[in-house]
Amino acid sequence: MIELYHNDMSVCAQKVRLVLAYKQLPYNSVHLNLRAGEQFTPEFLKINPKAVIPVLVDDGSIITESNVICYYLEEVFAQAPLMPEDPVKRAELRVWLTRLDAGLHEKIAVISFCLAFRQQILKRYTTDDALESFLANIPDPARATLMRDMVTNGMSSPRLNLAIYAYKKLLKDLARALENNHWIMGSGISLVDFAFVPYIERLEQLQLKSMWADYPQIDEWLTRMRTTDAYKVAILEWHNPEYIQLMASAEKLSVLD
Ligand SMILES: N[C@@H](CCC(=O)N[C@@H](CS)C(=O)NCC(=O)O)C(=O)O
Repeated sequence: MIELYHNDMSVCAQKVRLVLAYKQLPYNSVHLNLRAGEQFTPEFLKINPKAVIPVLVDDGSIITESNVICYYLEEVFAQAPLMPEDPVKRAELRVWLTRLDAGLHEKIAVISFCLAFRQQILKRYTTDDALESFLANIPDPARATLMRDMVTNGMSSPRLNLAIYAYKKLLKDLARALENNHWIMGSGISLVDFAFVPYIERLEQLQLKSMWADYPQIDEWLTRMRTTDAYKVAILEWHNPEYIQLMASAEKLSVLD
């Protein structure tokens, strides 16, 4: 039996849940409350010393990294394939997914925390000492530094503009890919669609939809995606109203103008 350590609103967990849902794979859910620091418990650190979700455990084998988990599921469970047959198309698909690891994943965290999620941390850790002891749990010093910057600087973090720039570029590339296609890789749904929908939906939840005002094909793709059973099971059913509400009141971003 598959076990998934995940979180309701985490974009990379959403990606894995979408693949599980599309392949109709049942799994035991272990939901971690990241704001309460459940990723830092000794039990979870044994499973992933990096203290991040998602983690998939298949028959005792631990698989980390959301992209790697998706490739693993694709290799082990042949039903409802999400990768093209053609090796050149497969390479193209991997390049899309690599973009998440090469910066886009960290940058969605920057946008989310600077505009909204920092409020959750500031509410929970009300003094500098309390914040520092929360940050001290994060095993990777680079991640801790990033978190400190996002939480304390918010909209004035120098990382925010860079993150927005990267997403503008992504949206342009997605718009090109979707210009004459229903799905990012062409006529059929693929792992790339499932990998990117949580990130674009996050921008929408953060009131940044105007970033693709010139690209109606992105909205059409989102609507198409939302009609899939996988979306309903893997994303909609896990929507956390507290997060959605917080993001709906996200600070307005002047760099978009
Ligand atoms: N490259 C990793 C990134 C994992 C990651 O950043 N997970 C976030 C949630 S989206 C997390 O667990 N954060 C915990 C924390 O911030 O302490 C992957 O794709 O799995």
